[in-house]
Formats: sequence, structure tokens, C-alpha cells
Amino acid sequence: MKRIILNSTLAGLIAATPAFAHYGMIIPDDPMISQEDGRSVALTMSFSHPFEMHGMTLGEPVAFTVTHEGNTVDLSGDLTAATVMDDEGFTLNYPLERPGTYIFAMEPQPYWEPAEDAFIIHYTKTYVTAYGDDEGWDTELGLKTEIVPLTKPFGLWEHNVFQGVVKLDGEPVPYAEVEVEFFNDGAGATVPDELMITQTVKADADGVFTYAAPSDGWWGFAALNTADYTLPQDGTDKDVELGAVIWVHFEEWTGK
Ligand SMILES: [Cu+2]
Repeated sequence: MKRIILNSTLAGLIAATPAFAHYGMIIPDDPMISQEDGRSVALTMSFSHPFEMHGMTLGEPVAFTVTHEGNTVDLSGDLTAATVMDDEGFTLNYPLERPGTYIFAMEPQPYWEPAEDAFIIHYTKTYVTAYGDDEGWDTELGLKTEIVPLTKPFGLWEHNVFQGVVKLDGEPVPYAEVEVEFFNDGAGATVPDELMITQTVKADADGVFTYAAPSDGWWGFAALNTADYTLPQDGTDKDVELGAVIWVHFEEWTGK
């Protein structure tokens, strides 16, 4: 009897877990630009399944901004349409005129996902530091939903932990669920089980989560909450999944 109950519970869990997690993505060619690296950063934007390297369609974003020293500028008119992971995305070459941390953030159009019977909006961001100045690394942008870094979101070694606070409407979200996935770009990573493509951690009572990256590369963190509003699809009101996504690069350990 016990075994049957366990089995049906497992079946329910498997059915409820999407095989592939979607991620809004902003990937810089380099998160730490030094004088020798040049004077700009090249960004690639997509809506994808990062581990499988499978693209979905990213429409023209509602907003694409850069924030530096407290000033936020809209760059959505500067994006160039591009094919990313065989689907529609964007690129941007952005000149870094001064030292400090530049935070790039994207609000995409709501994405209708029939498989989840819901819309998805991933508020996506990443942090880039220029010319050896990390000032502003802990900047909170005040997005609808946002992961605010407690760990400096660049200059991390592989195996380091990354910590952040999940916020929704400016308030920490207790026990928020955070999905974690590796951008398998050229890494050729494989998994022993599909369940390991996306890992999940929960925030604590203060909305703080912790994750240790097993390798260098880009890691995406997506905190998912259901919006307090709906959007119409085919004449019906549908739920909206709000994702707070941050992309963090971990560096290869170059010690012994
Ligand atoms: Cu998808």
C-alpha cells in the first residue's frame, strides 16, 4: 500500500515538472572588462533552454536598459535582431565609457506557453564590471521581480557559492523557488538524469537562497512567482509566471 502511494506521488511530481526550464538570457562576451579587453561589451539576448542550447522566440523587448552609477538608460532602440540558438534573439555592442558596474536588464513581452497554460515574463539581468572597478555590484534596480545579489555577481571562482535575495514588488519572497541551470555553450556537459538539467533551491524565510556552482561558465538563476494579475489568451484569463532571472559567470580556478 505504501509503495503504491509513493508511486502515485512520484508520477504526480514528474507530470508537474516541466522537462525543460525556460530562461530569459543576457550573456556578455566578458563580464569583467579590463583596459586590455577593449572599450565595449558584446551582449547576446535570447529566450532559451540554456542547458539543451535550444532557442525559443524572443520578441522585441518591452524594455532593455543599462544602469551605471544610479543612471538608467533605455537601449531598446539599439538592439540588433540576431539568430540565437536557431531562434529569434538580439545582440548589442555597448561602449563602456567609464569604470564601474554596468547592469543590463530586459523586460520581454509576455510569452504564451501552451504547455504551461500560462504566460511567462522573465525580468532578466546581468552585471558587467569595467576597468577594475566593482563599485555598484550590489545595485538593486527595482524591477517588478528581481534577484538582488548578496554575493558579488562576477569575479567568482568555480565551486563558490552565490547568494541572492528574491524580491517581488520590492519585498523579499519567503521560501521562493529558484531554478538553476548551466549555459551549456561549448561545454558539452551531459547529465546522468534529466532531473539534473535544472536544479532547484528554495530561499529561506528572508527570501535568501544559496547555490554553489560545480563548474566555471555561465549559470542562470530564475526565481519564479505567479503574478497577481492575469492576461487574456483566446478570450480566457491566464496566469502569468513572473521570473526574476540573473546570469552569473564563475571563473575557472587557476590555483593548484
Ligand atoms: Cu521553452
